[in-house]
Amino acid sequence: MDVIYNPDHVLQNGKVELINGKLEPPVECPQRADSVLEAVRNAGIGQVSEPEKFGLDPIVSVHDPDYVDFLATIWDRWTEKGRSWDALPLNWVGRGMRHIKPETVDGQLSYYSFDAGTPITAGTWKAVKGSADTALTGAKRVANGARSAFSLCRPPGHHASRDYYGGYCFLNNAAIAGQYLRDNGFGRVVILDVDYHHGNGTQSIFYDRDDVLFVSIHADPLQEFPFFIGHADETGEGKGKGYNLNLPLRRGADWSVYSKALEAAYAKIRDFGAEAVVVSLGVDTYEADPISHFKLKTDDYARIGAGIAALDLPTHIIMEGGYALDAIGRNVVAFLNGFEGR
Ligand code: SP5
Ligand code: ZN
Repeated sequence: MDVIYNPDHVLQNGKVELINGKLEPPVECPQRADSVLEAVRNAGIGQVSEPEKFGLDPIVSVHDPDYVDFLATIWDRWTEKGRSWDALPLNWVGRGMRHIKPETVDGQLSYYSFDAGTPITAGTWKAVKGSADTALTGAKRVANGARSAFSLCRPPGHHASRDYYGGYCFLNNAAIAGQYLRDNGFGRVVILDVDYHHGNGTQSIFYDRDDVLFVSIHADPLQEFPFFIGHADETGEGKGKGYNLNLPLRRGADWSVYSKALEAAYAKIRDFGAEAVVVSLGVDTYEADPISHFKLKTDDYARIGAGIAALDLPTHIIMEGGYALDAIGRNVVAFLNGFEGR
C-alpha cells in the first residue's frame, strides 16, 4: 500500500514535556516517525511519497477557525515576549470557572489546551500542518479508489478536538481524513481507534453525528490519561446517539482480553454499514511501551491488521501513538503486513 510521509515532522521537536511531575525530554519525538519509516521501507510495504499541500478548508471543516489561527500564530506571539523556549500552558478552568477566551498569550495557551505535556516550538505549526496534509493525501488516494493507504502522521492527532490541543496532538488527522472521505463519495465512515489512550478529540468532533461512527478500544479513563472522557456509557448525543462506542479495558489487558473488544468493534462497524474505515493506529498498546500498561505483542498487531482487512472496506490507516522506540517500526509493519495478508 502507499505510504505518505512528511519529512518536516522533525520540526516538532520539543525540549520538554511535563510527565510524572518532572520536565523530561518528550516521548513524542522525531525518532518515532523515522524508525517507522525505516521499518516500512525495509519491509517493502509500498511506495513512499510526500504529502500534497491542501489549504485550510478541509482543516476548518472539523476545527474552529480561530483555534487554527491560534496554532498558526502562537509561536510568534510567544517569542515576542522574549521567550525562546517551548510554550506550555500553566493552568486550566476548574469547576465553576468560565470558558471566556482571554486576550493574552498565556491565557490563550490555557484556553486552547488541556495538558502541559504538549510543547509548542518554532516548527510546530509547520509540522502539524504537514501532518494534516499527510492524512489528507492518504484520504485522497482512498477516495480515488485505493484499497488502502498508510499516512505516517506525526505529530499524532486523536486527542485534538475542534478547539483544543493536548496529548501530543494539535490537529485531528483522523477526523480531518474522515470528513474528507465523507465529502468525497463515502456516505458512512467509521473511525476505529486502537491507540492505548481514548481518542477524546475524535469522539467529541463527531459526537452528535450519525454519518461518522467512532469506535475506540483504550485504557479505562478511571486509570489512564485523558481521565475525564472515554467511558462505556458515552454513546453519542442527538442524532449521533448510538454512533459512538467506547470499549475501555483495565490496565494489563493482553490479547485474550483485547481480541474480545475487537470482535465487538467489528460487529458494530458491520451493523453500521460503514463504507470506509479510518484507523487511528497507536502501537502504545505494546507490552514494552514506556508510558502504557497493555500487554500486546508484535504478532498481535498482525492479527489486528488482518481483522480490519476482513471488514473488506476501503481503509485509511493513520499513525497515532507508540513510544517504545526500538519496537514501533516493527509493530507498525506487523500490522500493515497482517492487513495485506502477508
Ligand atoms: C497520541 C498519544 O498517544 N498521546 C498520549 C498522551 C499521553 N500523555 C500523558 C502521559 C502520561 C504518562 N503517565 C506515565 C505513567 C508511567 N507509569
Ligand atoms: Zn496513545
